[in-house]
Amino acid sequence: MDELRHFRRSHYNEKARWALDYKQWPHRRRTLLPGPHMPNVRALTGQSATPILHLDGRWIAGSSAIIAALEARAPTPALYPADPGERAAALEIERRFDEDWGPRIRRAVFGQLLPTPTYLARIFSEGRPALERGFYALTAPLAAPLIKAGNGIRTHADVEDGERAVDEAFDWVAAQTVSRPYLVADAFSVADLTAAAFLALAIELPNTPMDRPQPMPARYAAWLAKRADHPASAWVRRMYGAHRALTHDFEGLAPYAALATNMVPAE
Ligand SMILES: N[C@@H](CCC(=O)N[C@@H](CS)C(=O)NCC(=O)O)C(=O)O
Repeated sequence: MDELRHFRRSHYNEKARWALDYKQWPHRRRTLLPGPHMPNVRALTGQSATPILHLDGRWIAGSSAIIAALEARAPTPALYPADPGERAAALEIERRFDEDWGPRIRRAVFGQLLPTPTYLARIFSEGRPALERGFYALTAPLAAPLIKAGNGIRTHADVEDGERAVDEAFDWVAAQTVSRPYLVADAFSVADLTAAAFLALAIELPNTPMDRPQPMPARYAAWLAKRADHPASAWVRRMYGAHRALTHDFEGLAPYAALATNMVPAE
């Protein structure tokens, strides 16, 4: 059976999860803990980044490659626009988020979470057995240098650049969606999915797979609240409401049979 191995509350992983859920592709899902994931993911794919998807007997690494492979096997509902020009535009937006805003926004998030390592551990380990959660929380403070190195945080200037990236991405999405519901043409596409999954890192999204463990540290809650009234936040909530049928993530078999099918298009 096909299988996704992923981290909880990570934008690239959310992107792959959303595509699988959108297409209701039958699969098994297994959550990995950042750090201990490395030998496993490396052995399967030769690199350590998640998400990775086992599809048709081989492992695929990377959210964009995963979406491309899914799109080839399950063309409907489509995430790639049919028109070649619109498809190129959607893929360019995906690339911009993947390669530029994605890594930078993540530095801003770690800038918020590294001062509260126990909560940071909880973000990734929620749902795991208590003993594992406890051990993970104990080791989290020691992991700070590795997290910084792995995410390109050398000095505080890198976190500040991340904050600028959050503002850039929010303002860009808001400008693009002033008078239309979607980023490309008039339908939901990989561009909207990617942008919404990435902006989800910087706002509260209750009843979605990007919801956070409660209570949150005051500092992090205040940071998430800062952009709550930004027009792009309203757009992200609309995309989740209209196109993300699952309100919680799952471990094990995909629960698609239980999904309501009456999703409404965004206005
Ligand atoms: N370009 C990749 C980036 C994936 C990525 O950066 N994943 C992070 C989590 S957000 C990760 O697994 N980092 C741990 C590692 O690289 O070992 C994609 O689109 O999936």
